[in-house]
Amino acid sequence: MPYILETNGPALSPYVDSGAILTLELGTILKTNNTNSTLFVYGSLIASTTPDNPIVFTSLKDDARGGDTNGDGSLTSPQDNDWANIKFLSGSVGTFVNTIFSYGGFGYVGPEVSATSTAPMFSIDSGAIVVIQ
Ligand SMILES: [Ca+2]
Repeated sequence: MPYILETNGPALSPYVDSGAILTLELGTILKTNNTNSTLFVYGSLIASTTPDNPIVFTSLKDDARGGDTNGDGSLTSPQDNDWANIKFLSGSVGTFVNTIFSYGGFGYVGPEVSATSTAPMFSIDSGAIVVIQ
């Protein structure tokens, strides 16, 4: 059963709080349906899994991962920029092993502009540590 990351504008985006550690279970699927959707990480986000059970960040329209979550059959199909990115703020930590990122990359420019960007689906401030394997 996929999780849906609900957002309603930059001020109401989901976040991992400072000092908190969010560890995603094997095979977790997270879907978003807003081009502005950004997951803000102030603490630690751990997504470490096996190749057979990837953790997936994708569009709510992506029926190929976790089924027809938006309940419209094949009426809509996912495409790049369906959601934005995962933003790591200074002091945050991210670890990704066998994690898949699909259909994000919308050019989100919020009140906090990142210092560097290493990939379309990541926004990484200086002082953040992100490891992707
Ligand atoms: Ca669908």
